[in-house]
Amino acid sequence: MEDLERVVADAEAAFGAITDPVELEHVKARFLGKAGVLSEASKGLGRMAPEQRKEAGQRINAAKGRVEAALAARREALAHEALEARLREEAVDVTLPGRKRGLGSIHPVIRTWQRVEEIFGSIGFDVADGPEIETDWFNFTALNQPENHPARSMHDTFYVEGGYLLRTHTSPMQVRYARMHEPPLKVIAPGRTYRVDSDATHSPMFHQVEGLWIGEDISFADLKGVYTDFLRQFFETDDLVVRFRPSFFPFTEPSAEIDMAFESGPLKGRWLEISGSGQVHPAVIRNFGLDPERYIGFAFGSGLERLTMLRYGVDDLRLFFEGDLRFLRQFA
Ligand code: 2NM
Repeated sequence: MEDLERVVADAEAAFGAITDPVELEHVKARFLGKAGVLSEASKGLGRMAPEQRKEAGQRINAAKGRVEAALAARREALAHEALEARLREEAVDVTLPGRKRGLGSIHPVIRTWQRVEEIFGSIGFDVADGPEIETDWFNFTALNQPENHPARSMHDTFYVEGGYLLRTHTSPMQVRYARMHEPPLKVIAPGRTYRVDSDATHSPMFHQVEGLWIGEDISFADLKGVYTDFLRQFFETDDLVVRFRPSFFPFTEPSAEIDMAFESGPLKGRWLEISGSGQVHPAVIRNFGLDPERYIGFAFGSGLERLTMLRYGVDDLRLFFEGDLRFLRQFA
């Protein structure tokens, strides 16, 4: 009957080696099933002498009991392990920080836009905002751009349905503003502008700020004073100078490019083109609804991308439009 001891030991070893509860039930049949080892042993009882049969039966039953106990213990152990594994897997670390919504930041060009508004506001300029989809009259005709001017071609201007176009500068807003207000007019018009142009230094959408000051005795001296004051506030230094260079624009006469140079710092001594400008053309003053014999003044137009690049030392315009967070986060 040491056979029975081995059966119990085999069963304990077999159950102990199993890690899958379903497999455990299959192996159970090998020991406790109808054709299992212990049932086979019971069948032998009938052939035994009655005096031996009782003791043998008791031993078989005892062995059966131990195998059943081993099975139950293994079942419980596997169930416990499964529960532990599930608890581990589904565990929530309540000490982890919550998932926050990512904080955005102001785009560097928009930051420049805001600063330009603040600075010109402090010099007494109003801020005007208006449509980006314009009529030909406000965008070109009112600004003294002749019918055959190349800027009016489809190559340079985005035309949209209904005879409208995407404004190519913010000057049409100056015209709208002038026709709605009484002089003196002192206003800037910052905003998005559009031209058919795309390369390393041109984007089809870009930002401009145009300024306008019209009164009865506003001169180039006022323009130079206002613009120099603006640049010194914008670049946060008094160490810069400004010069005018003759130029041409249809809406101003005379016209001038405004150059600036820092007198200290890494860009010291280099003349930088920073703005177009001029005395507003009498034909434009008339389209403002004003008498050019009485009213005179200046206008200028500057690129917000250009101002931003100079202020922060950005060397490629395209960085502003790629949405690369590694670039944008440096301004956050
Ligand atoms: C520039 C250069 C020179 C300009 C002119 C006007 C208006 F409405 F008064 F005619 N606004 N802005 C102007 C003048 C714009 O940009 C390079």
